[in-house]
Amino acid sequence: MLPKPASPLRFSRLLLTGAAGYLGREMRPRLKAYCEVLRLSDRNDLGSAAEGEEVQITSLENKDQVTTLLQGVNAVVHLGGISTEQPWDTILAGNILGMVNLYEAARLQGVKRIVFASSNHVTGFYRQDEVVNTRMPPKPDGFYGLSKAFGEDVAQMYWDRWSIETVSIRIGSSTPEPKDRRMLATWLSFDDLERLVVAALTAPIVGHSIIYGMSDNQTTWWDNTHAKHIGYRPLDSSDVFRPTVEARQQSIDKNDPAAIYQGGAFVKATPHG
Ligand code: NAI
Ligand code: 15L
Repeated sequence: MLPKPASPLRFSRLLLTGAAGYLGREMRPRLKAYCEVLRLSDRNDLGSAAEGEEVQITSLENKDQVTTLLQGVNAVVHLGGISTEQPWDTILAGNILGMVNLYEAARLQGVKRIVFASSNHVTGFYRQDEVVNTRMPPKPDGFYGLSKAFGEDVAQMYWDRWSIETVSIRIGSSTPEPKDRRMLATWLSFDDLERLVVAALTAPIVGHSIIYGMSDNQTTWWDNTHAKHIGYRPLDSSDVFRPTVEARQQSIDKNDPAAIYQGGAFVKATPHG
């Protein structure tokens, strides 16, 4: 967790969706430092609201619930939705209907800035020997990546038509430390995630911008040149974990699609199970 900001950004009410999830639980106490009221939502239990928190259980596919959820909100950090490869119907509800419901609600309630947790799986079928920038065409590695590509298009359309600004963060792998060789390239520390989300919330003008969410890793497959205006500067790096990771995973199978493509195991995950 970063030190409490000297002059905290005072959103009167910030909404965090997906607050019961893995990253949501990590971001809940962190984002509290930047707003007067943090509204938390998820379809799962969120516990009781602490001081300065509001809790609203919401299913993203329920349009009326989502419209109510965005009432009185200044900005949104949208982590909610399906986060792995799943059967299409599940993805359809959380990531397709949910995304349109969120933006329609933002339009109706006058919310003007959203930070969208997109994913590196939008471009998961680029190879690990390629460097991808944010203007190259998507190459989703499954239904999940496809739904995040759709989400980015929703964000673009609501910027073009309704002037709702979004930063779509194509998060790599946000975990306490990199678990394998792939994550030496994709790793995003929790502190860097906080830095990136805060930069995305506060950059003066973003329109719809896309940025890869990664720490300052020596090995990288992603080029954020076109996102410098967001002002994100990572301060962590997977490099300190490299010796441990390489000792743990001494070799890779170069014929394994998971080692060839950036999406790793997602490129061969079966969505029908
Ligand atoms: P997670 O699966 O732990 O959390 C997602 C949350 O969304 C869950 O609490 C779940 O209950 C909620 N949710 C799912 N469908 C819903 C629905 N229909 N209505 C209401 N709530 C619903 O995922 P995690 O790891 O916390 O990721 C957060 C976001 O960041 C996700 O959107 C994910 O796609 C994205 N992301 C995460 C990465 C990571 O390294 N953890 C990497 C790339 C993207
Ligand atoms: C994601 O999009 C997933 O939500 C997360 O669970 C990780 O697997 C991550 O990508 C990754 O690519 O490592």
